Order: sequence, then C-alpha cells, then structure tokens
Amino acid sequence: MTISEFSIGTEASDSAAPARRGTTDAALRAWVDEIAGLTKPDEIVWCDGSQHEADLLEKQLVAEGKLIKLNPEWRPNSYLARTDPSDVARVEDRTFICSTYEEDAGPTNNWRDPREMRTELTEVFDGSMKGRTMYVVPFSMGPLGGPISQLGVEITDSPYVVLSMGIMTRMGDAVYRLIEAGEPWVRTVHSVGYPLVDGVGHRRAEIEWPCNDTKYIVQFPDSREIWSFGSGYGGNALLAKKCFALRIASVMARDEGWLAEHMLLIKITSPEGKSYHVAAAFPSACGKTNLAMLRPTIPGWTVETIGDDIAWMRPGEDGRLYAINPEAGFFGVAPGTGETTNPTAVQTLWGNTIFTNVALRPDGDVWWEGLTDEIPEELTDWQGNPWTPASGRPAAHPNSRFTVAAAQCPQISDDWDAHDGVPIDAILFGGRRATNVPLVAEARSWKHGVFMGATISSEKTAAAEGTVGELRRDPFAMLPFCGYNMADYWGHWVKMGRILGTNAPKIFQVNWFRKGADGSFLWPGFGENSRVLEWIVGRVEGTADTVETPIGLLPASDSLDLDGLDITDEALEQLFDVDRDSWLAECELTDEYFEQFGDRVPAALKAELASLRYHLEHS
Ligand code: GTP
Ligand code: SPV
Ligand code: MN
Repeated sequence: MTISEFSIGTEASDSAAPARRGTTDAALRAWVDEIAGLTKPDEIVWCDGSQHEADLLEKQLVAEGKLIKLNPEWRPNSYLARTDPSDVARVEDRTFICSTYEEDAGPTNNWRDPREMRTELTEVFDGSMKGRTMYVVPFSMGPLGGPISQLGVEITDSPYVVLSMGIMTRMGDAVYRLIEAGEPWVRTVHSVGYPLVDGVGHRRAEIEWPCNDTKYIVQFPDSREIWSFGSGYGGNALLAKKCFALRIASVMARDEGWLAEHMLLIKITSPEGKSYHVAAAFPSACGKTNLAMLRPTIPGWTVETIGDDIAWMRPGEDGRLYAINPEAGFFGVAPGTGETTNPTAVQTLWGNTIFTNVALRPDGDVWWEGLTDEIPEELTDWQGNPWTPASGRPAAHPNSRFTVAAAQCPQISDDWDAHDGVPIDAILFGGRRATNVPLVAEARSWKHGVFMGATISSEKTAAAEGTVGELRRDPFAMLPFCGYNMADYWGHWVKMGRILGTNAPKIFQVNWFRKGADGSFLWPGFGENSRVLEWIVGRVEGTADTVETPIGLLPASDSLDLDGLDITDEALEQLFDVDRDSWLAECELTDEYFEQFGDRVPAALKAELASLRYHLEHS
C-alpha cells in the first residue's frame, strides 16, 4: 500500500472533501492539533471506521511484517500479531490514577500528583510519534446515542490499535456527527513510544512490535482524560476498554449515580420460556468469557451472550437496574478455549479475527493450548520460534488473546445492543479460590452482597504482569480498574442499594475453582455451571430451597440439579464445606485489609464483618 492510496483520510486531502472528512467540531480539531504539536507525527489520519479503511490498514501491516495473514481457507480475513515478549499483559505497577488528592485514589491505586504527571507525560510524548502516522479514532461505548452510552476519541500511533478499536467499539464517522451535535466525549491519547526519528533527527529502523521499556497508563479522573505510553497491548492500549469503560467510567458513575463494572452479561431462559438477566464480576482470566458463552448441559435451558467483560448499569424508570455491554467485541483469553470448554467461542472465531500471541500452524491456521485435545506435532510459537510438544514451554502465551466482533457470536442475544439495556435479576461475584469458598452462596441482603463483593480474593492470573497463583484481594474484580478510592466505591454500591430498594437484584458468590486434596477441580465447570444458574434463577423466583450458614444461604440438599452429573458425594461435600476456623481466619484478614482504608470503609461493611464473625463463633 502506498501513502497516497491511504491519503483519502488524511489532512492533505481534507480540502478536497471537507464535509465528511474527519470533523468540523472546533474543540476536537483543536485538541488533535495540540496533540500533534506535541507528538509530531508525519501525518494525521481521521479514521472513518469503514471496512475499506480496515482493509488498507491490514494490507499495510502485513506488508510491513507486523501482522501475519492466516490461511483464508481455515480463517478468512484473520491475522496473527506477535507482540514484543516484554509487552504481553496489563502493567499494573505502571498504571496511575492522578486525582487532585491522593486519598481520592485510595491505597489500592498508584497515585501521582496530576501536575507532576503532566510534566512527565509532556516529556515522554514530546516527539513520540515522529516518523509515524497519528490516527484519530472516534468511538462510542454502547449503542450510538443510547441513554447509557458514552463517546470518546483515541489518538494513537498504532494501526493495530486502530484495527482492534474497530472491532471492540462502535468506531467511525457517526461519532464525529454526535460530537458536532454537542455530545460530551472523553479524550484519550496513546503512543507506543517508539518514534522513527531519534532526538538528533536520524531515522531509526522500524521493528515488528514497537514499544518502550518505560510505560505509563495514566488516568486523570477529574478531567476525564487518559494518556498511555510505551505499550501496544490490549488493556494498556485500547483505551476505550479498561482505562475508559472502567477507570474513568467508574468515576463518572459515582458522580452520576450509576455503576461501571468488570462484569459479563447474559440472558438465561428457562424451559418455561421465562427470561432472566445476570451480571457477573470475576477477576481477569477467571471465567467471564466462558460464562458469557455458556451452553447449558441441563435440558430446556438456554443462555445468550450480551457481554463478556464490562457492564454499565443504571436505574431505569421502573426502578430496576438496567445494564448495557459498552463494548462491541470480545478480547478473550485464547488458552483453555476449546471445543469441549467453550464451543461458542471457537465458533465465534471462524474468521474476521485478530489473534495476538497464539501459535501458528504450518497450514497457516492458529493453535493454542486447549484448542484441541490433539497437540500439533509442529508449530511456530508465539515468539516466532519453531515448537514441538517436546519443547517444554507453552506454544501460545498464557495471556494470548483473540479480538472478534460480538455480533459474530452464534448465541449473541437479540437485546445485546438494546439502547436502554436489559433489567438485571441477579449479580454474581466470583474468584479463583482453591479453598474455603463454596460453589455458590446467596447473600442475605444487598449489604451482605456488597460485603461479599468487597472481600473477594482470587489467585493471580497471567492477565497482568506478576506472580501467577498468588492470592490477593480483588474487590468486585475491580482492584486494577477502580478509578477512585475503593472504600468510597463500596460506599457507592451501598448507596445504590438504597436507591434500588426492593427492585435491587439478588447477589450471589460463586467459585468454580475449588480443589480437592489431589489438586484437581472439584466442580466440572463450564457448561455444568448452568446447574448453578438454574438454582440462582430458582432463588430469584423464590422456588429453590436454601440452608442458612454463617457465610450466606447455600443450596438445600436436592435443590441443586445434579441429574446426569458424574460427581461423588464426597466432592459435593467438599464443594459446599464451610470451615469455621478458616473463615474466622479470613475475617481476621478482612479486618486487616479494611484497616488501610481507615474511616472510609462504610459502616454497613464493618457491621457485616461483625455479623459474620458472630455467626461463625456461634455456629
Ligand atoms: P479476562 O478477559 O482476562 O477478563 O478473563 P475472563 O474472566 O473472561 O476469563 P475466561 O473466561 O477467558 O477464562 C480464563 C480461564 O479460566 C480459561 O483458561 C478458562 O478455560 C478457565 N475457566 C473458565 N471457566 C471455567 C470453569 O468453569 N472451570 C474451570 N476449571 N476453568 C474455567
Ligand atoms: C482483563 O485483564 O481483565 C482483560 C484483558 O479483559 S485487558 O483488556 O488487557 O484488560
Ligand atoms: Mn477483563
């Protein structure tokens, strides 16, 4: 591809077609000029979100060796990207919340003084796009013009980001028109931090995955701005996703009375034809995409997908809580996604997919651990090296991902892009816990549910840099994503319960990952999780029976449908075991955990902890 071919969207040709090229919005144009003045790109492309634009970018990236075109016979219009080995996951220690006051970021976020951070950012962004093209990417989170939706613009020097944003958001010209009509929008700036001209004006060679050892993922909650430098990877670079839809949106939600959550959304329909909507928060790589695409093993039930990662929820006119999936695609974990575990995802990925850091087969298709039972004899691994089963290392990176349009999901719900969202019947909190936490427990009240969400711990996964398997608190699965003080966020949840009153959804805690003494999972998970969903629906309807325990309401014996399931009584007993001493020890840890938040911990949560202790001590 030549530059002139692509220049249909550039500043240079602007005067030829001023009406539809980019935008006439003065504030947006001024901001783009300002960022271009700082980052000094060779040219500016105002993206229009068209298929033509995506086709040209793909051709360009293939020609530059930055994308590998997969064999269209197996995987039409699909590509493989290999990142730099140092740029494979979110970097939580380089993620900053720059609120005016440190207390507003809270002890679980990295806070930096916004003025100092701006000075630092100005330095690193100065000339960071030299020799590159700067793309202006207009996007809508949620259906265009919808009452729960929000607009944003990402400036980026990564064509991979442009393509990914085109899949993950409603990206394109229509957004410029809404901005011109006066809709508010969020400013986001991204640079891979690898200018092609060095400080003294010498040309620098391009590399396969440009990035920078120094990374900054910076949120300014007060001015609703995002600046990201040095990484091209998903959650660090697709700024609409975690940076906007969770970190900035959680602050908007606090101020405006709604919720921005790390949650999947599904619609469940019973054999009687009655539908329910469920939202579920599990930490990164703990099963959201899998539950979102679940195929029930119990007869007569169906599950449809609405979202797999983020939910925005607002009280509706009838007083119930309504949710949308603000995204338009899935950025899902590849390893473990296979015909037996998640056939829906496998079918979703038939084509039009960008794969990142998976392995390449000799026939030009992709592979990763868990895709098939059979392991290919010969592959190229995620770093581009020859690989055989004897290599003794994974062929695909543990956090390798697919990027695909939600509309391609064979079980996408009809109402997945409903403007007003869907009414939520139940909210689930989960984590990856080998011990202690039972398969499912219902909260006794909204406040007890908020306590459950606030105290979730989970074993760390490959979705972020760090030690996999280490247990850490991940309240509401929002630890890396809450844009303000976590204790204030809990307070906001308590307040939302007051607003929703008797219309509030029921809250549950689930754990698919409890292990037996031999280290294997006690619960088969995946499609069998439909049994737990059936019980939850039974609780919403008031038909399923419970037993009281100090930690919440567990299924009464026989109330969980285990028909046709191959599971021993011993495994079941272990799955639901509530060990008094371990739970008292958890209370001790929760006390310590709360301490760091001082007075900001809502009284309601302290009362819940006291009540849990009391019930355990008297059980
Ligand atoms: P992010 O995209 O990082 O937010 O992750 P996610 O929460 O969407 O997790 P995902 O569904 O991709 O699952 C991550 C890993 O957990 C995969 O390897 C899955 O195979 C595995 N997993 C998902 N559901 C289950 C389950 O019910 N049981 C077991 N044992 N593993 C599961
Ligand atoms: C997660 O880590 O929760 C993800 C992947 O969904 S990322 O987009 O990198 O945040
Ligand atoms: Mn996620």
